[in-house]
Amino acid sequence: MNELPLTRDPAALRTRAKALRRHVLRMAEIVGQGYVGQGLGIADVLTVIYFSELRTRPAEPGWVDRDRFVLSTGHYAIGLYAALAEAGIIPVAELATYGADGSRLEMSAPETTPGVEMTGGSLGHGLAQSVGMALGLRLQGRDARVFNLLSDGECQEGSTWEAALAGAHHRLDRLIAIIDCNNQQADGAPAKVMGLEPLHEKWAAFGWHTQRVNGNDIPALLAAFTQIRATPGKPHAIVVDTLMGKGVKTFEEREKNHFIRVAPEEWALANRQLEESA
Ligand SMILES: Cc1ncc(C[n+]2csc(CCOP(=O)(O)OP(=O)(O)O)c2C)c(N)n1
Repeated sequence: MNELPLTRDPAALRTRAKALRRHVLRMAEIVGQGYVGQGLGIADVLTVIYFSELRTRPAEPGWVDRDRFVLSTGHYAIGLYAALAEAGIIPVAELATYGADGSRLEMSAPETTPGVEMTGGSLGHGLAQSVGMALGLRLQGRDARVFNLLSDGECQEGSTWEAALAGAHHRLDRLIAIIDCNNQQADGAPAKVMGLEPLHEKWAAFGWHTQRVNGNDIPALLAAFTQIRATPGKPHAIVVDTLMGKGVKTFEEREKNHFIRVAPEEWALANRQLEESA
């Protein structure tokens, strides 16, 4: 069965990221609300992971040698579903059911959905599960990699740091944590809730090969993954600074973006702004 073709062409990846953002807006428009800011903000990261790095077989989502993408932050599901649809792992038409009763596309991603490795929702568990997966794959002699997307808010949870210790202790160099610093959580900015900075220095101090890049800059993300391939012996952390709502100016400019409710008449403007964005 065929693997999803990968590319390192920034122009092709930018086009793909725009397609992901279109899916995010359409899903949210149907329900009138959702984690739109996260879906738009993380689209470039998901694009580079899915279309430049991750070895998958769209027709065989459970392929045993696949690279694993583990979404700790279950509520970012809107972004993941957009990527899964673009990758051909779930049908594009199914995106219209996002958040509806009985849909496989719950607002927080469940592991029963094709392409979803872990049920999200309870934050702070993804890295520990990813460490377990990476250890298990190594014990089985497989060269698959594990990519874990976690949030800045999850770095306020002790379980994340226990898992970070374990990843470094076991030298899991096929484990990659991508930490989305969008500078918001449910109650405001992390700096006000419980400060995290300098976050990249903390990951480095825990024994991880650490980089910090603009998570909305596709060439910078490609370069970070290139550096990972050249750095064996340690697990890898990429702290990505992203802009919530990226691509839709009115969302980018909102002060609170954790969960967006959008009036019906606002969608036309949002769609237009996305089409006009770079
Ligand atoms: C263990 C746990 N505590 C609290 C929540 C409630 N909760 C859902 S999303 C969220 C915000 C967390 O911030 P972050 O993960 O940085 O998400 P972002 O604002 O970037 O979407 C919280 C506290 C949860 N889902 N799980």
